Amino acid sequence: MAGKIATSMVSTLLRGVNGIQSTPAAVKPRLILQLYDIENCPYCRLVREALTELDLDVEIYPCPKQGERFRPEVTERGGKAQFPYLVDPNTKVEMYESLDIVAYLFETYGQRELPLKWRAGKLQTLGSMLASAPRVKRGTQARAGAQPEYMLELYSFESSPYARPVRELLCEMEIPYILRSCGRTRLLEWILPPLRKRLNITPNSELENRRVLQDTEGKVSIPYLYDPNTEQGMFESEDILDYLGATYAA
Ligand SMILES: N[C@@H](CCC(=O)N[C@@H](CS)C(=O)NCC(=O)O)C(=O)O
Repeated sequence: MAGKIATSMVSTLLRGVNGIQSTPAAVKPRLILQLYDIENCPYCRLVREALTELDLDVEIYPCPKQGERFRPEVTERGGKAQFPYLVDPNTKVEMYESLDIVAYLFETYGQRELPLKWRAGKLQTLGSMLASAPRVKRGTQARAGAQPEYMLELYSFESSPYARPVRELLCEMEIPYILRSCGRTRLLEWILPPLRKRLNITPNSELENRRVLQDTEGKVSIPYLYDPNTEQGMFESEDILDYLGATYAA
């Protein structure tokens, strides 16, 4: 496990401050957005970073290579197997192209000017490619697994080194899930949960998903997985990976 987190940490460091902090969108979509996604795809990462930055939830439909569950839907809807592919049931917009999707999200829901870093989008693409390198064997190829009846929910922010291995496994197993956005808005949220506990600090988060976790589970620690199929909820990436393997691996 230590090795898994070490290379995930390298990916996080390579993305600097991207995909960590949130400034919530002016308008939240009435119906949840849908993203056809490959976890370690550098282009898909950019869209997920923007979702964290705007504090938007999304349904993730994993489309790893050799995957058979959701990839055909993208070819049917858009005409080609290319990822990311966004479906917005509110506006009926469906689109390819990561940087176009980011611009669409900022315009439609952020209702604010596209930040400078996204206007230099090609640089972001390059940086995201570098961040994919340390995890090159993970979160890309399908592996056999059972499909849960109801969607799992993952509380995560894009650049969390601990949430990444969980998203990778969900992708490989083609398990669709609701990605609950949990970026940081407060300085105190940078203090890791065990130290927060020791110092008796409870950051009063601006974000609804963080408040839900605090109120229902008594703490905020990322990742947190809730599986409505078994009514189990759990923190700790290692426990979540074991749970997914034991519950859904073929
Ligand atoms: N310019 C596109 C590039 C997207 C792209 O090339 N995605 C790769 C995955 S990293 C893809 O769809 N490959 C086809 C496949 O996985 O089957 C964008 O920015 O969205």
